Amino acid sequence: MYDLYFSPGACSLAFHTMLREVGAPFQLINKADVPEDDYAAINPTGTVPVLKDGDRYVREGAAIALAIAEAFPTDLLPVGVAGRSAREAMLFANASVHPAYSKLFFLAFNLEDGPVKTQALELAAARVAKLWAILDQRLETSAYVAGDALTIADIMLTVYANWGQFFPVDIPLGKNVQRVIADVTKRPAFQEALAAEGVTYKAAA
Ligand SMILES: N[C@@H](CCC(=O)N[C@@H](CS)C(=O)NCC(=O)O)C(=O)O
Repeated sequence: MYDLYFSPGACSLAFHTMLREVGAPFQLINKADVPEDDYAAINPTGTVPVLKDGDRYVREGAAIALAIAEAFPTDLLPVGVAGRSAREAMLFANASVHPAYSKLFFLAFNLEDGPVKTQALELAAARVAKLWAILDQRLETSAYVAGDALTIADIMLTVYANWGQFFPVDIPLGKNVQRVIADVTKRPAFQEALAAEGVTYKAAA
């Protein structure tokens, strides 16, 4: 039995969905229900997701996806050579797209309202939009971001796309990206994960 530490609608939602997709036994622990000092002992960075796997804590989203895939083999993240594209797409999501959104959250939470904040948010949003444009172009000739099959990368990107609602800036999602989001959001595991976290999905609705 895994424990997944999550915050509603955060990047943890992708790995929550993956646990449901593969049929792994897990319980959800909302970070907000854990005293701050206790959570700091679990993850000094204070971020979610964290997966408790027996005695072991896995504290990075991509490492969590790999740990789940090792224990529950899945086309969402095939192990070995077959999974090269899926791993690259997962890391593009995790290490390029997610940090681009993280800049937006940082600016939104830490700058005072005014023209400097507006300009900073617009610059950060342009970076996010550029990454979505790259993905949209890739999806012109590919069903999913890693090729013919849906992978964890598509689920992660679908989760991030929902964060655009939190910022007063335009982050366009191309038609191909919207097609993938539609595929992911109609999956029962994604819908169940949204319901369990009490999250409403708004991107490309
Ligand atoms: N590199 C980490 C980043 C995790 C991360 O930034 N999580 C966000 C939610 S999407 C978080 O917990 N933010 C709250 C905070 O930074 O205090 C990973 O990929 O797991």
